[in-house]
Amino acid sequence: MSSRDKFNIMKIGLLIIATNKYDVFIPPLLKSVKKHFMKNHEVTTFVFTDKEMPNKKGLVSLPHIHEPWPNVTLKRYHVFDKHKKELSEMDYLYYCDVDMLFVSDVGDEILPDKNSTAYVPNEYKGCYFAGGFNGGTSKAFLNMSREIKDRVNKDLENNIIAIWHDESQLNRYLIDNQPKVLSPSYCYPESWDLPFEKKILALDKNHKEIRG
Ligand code: UD2
Repeated sequence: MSSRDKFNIMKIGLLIIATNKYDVFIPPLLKSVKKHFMKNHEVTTFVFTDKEMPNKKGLVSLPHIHEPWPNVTLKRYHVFDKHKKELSEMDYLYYCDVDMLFVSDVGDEILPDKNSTAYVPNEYKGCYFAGGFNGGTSKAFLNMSREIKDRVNKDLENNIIAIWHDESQLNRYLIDNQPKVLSPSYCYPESWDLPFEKKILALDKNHKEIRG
């Protein structure tokens, strides 16, 4: 038994896409990840980017060509599906928008519960999930990536893009595949005032200017 197994240390992959002007968000996000994300586990951050990245432990930079809005976000699951071999070496995969910040510890409480085969999920109550932060076991995440990739491609063949891009696709997928639901603490809009603890902030930005 290795010491990793002994202490139940998991390999966690954090997936980030940052192309064009969004590279400005990388350094503060990485700093906050180091300080707050899954501190008891082995975290590897995969950055899909069109920029040069420094060589650092726990950081994997993967070259990624920028596509104009909305394709850069709409086709995020295509990217993860393309890299499934490397990503499936992780125990868990989480995706995070690059314009976000971890401001409090985020740990084991977000990992999927190990439910028995008799587990019955709650009735669907019409929850809407933000696209900014989500994940689970690498197997489930990569299955979802493949499925959403196929659905996006089918839509595109018919000249259709769902209203909120990847986020609409994610929500459709989660209706059929009930997830563990995280509170708004994990995707907390920076300037909002919600009755939840701030754990991961979705930063305010000028969409028009930064997507330009
Ligand atoms: C929301 C969701 C986002 C996605 C999107 C779909 C939250 C906090 N965010 O974000 O996850 O579902 O709606 O429309 O719930 N990007 C680049 N380069 C670019 C443009 C975008 O790398 O030039 C990447 C980057 O990782 C960014 C992500 O795409 O964080 C989503 O883009 P956004 O943050 O501009 O989208 P937003 O705020 O509408």
